[in-house]
Amino acid sequence: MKRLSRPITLDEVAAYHTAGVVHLRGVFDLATVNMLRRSIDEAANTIAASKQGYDFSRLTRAMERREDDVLRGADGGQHEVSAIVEHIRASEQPLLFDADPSDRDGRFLVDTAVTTRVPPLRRFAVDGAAGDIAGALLGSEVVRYFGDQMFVKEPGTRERTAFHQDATYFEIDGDQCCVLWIPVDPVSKENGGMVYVRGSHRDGKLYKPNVFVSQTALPGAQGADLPDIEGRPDDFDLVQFDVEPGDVLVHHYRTLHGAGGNLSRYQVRRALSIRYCGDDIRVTRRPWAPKQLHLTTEMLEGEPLNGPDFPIAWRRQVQRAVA
Ligand SMILES: O=C(O)CCC(=O)C(=O)O
Repeated sequence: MKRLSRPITLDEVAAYHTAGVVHLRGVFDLATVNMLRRSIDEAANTIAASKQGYDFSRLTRAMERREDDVLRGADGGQHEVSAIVEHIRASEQPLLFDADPSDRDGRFLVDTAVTTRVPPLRRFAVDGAAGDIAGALLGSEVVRYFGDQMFVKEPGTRERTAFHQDATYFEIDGDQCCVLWIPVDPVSKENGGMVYVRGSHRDGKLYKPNVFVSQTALPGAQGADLPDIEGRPDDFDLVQFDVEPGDVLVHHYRTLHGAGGNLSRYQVRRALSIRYCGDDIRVTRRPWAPKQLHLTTEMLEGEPLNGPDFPIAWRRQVQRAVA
């Protein structure tokens, strides 16, 4: 399996720990990017077959038009969609849209555990170069694959990604968890560039997870209330990175982040997000967390990650002295 195109530098490791996010330029070669593109397209084209896959744009339109049959039809998978929509309505929080003057119907597609559906992605996430990045950044002896999601925003997607913190969607605790956001298209502010609150992984808070397209918290979620970053962007140390295929953005799982819609004319924005954990991570149950239907073994409170759901993706090489 292919390795990284270049090593991760000490400055990049320091940036990850200080800012809670780092932009790694040119770490994957063209063959890897092309494999990721083909695989993401396959996952997007077969999303209807996934119990954990959603077209968020279809659901926000159904919510606006009160097409309750469409919403109910999406129940029974990872989320109880119609109950979440009732909860958003009761919260009176708006859906977060960027106004698209051309009024197009771009789709915001989200699927969970696509590596379990698309074998080349599984090889990349578990045996490939992505694990080397987590190994370089986490300071752990062993790195385990924890999970993944695909995010596609087609041109004309109005849905923003609400600012959120990944930690409270995950049923884990500890410090050594990072998220690789791997774009396979050029991404800038116009087509939904990721925005991070620098240093927010160090504010000591665990925030309520939200429903992703509104600031409304997930039903039953516990934690601190998320600040209104969309409403008061100047009060936060925000950073947005323009990225190219071959680059990766890596954030700490407590770093706050969000994104705009895709208002570009032609440029799709496809990305794979892979999560890796180190030695200090332990399971903690969060009843409000999205269901992980692909898991084969129950996660037990206080246990370290192990077993086939969380395979080892990287291990520190022991340097042996030669006598
Ligand atoms: O791509 C997006 O819009 C959201 C990605 C994200 O939140 C993540 O990878 O943690």
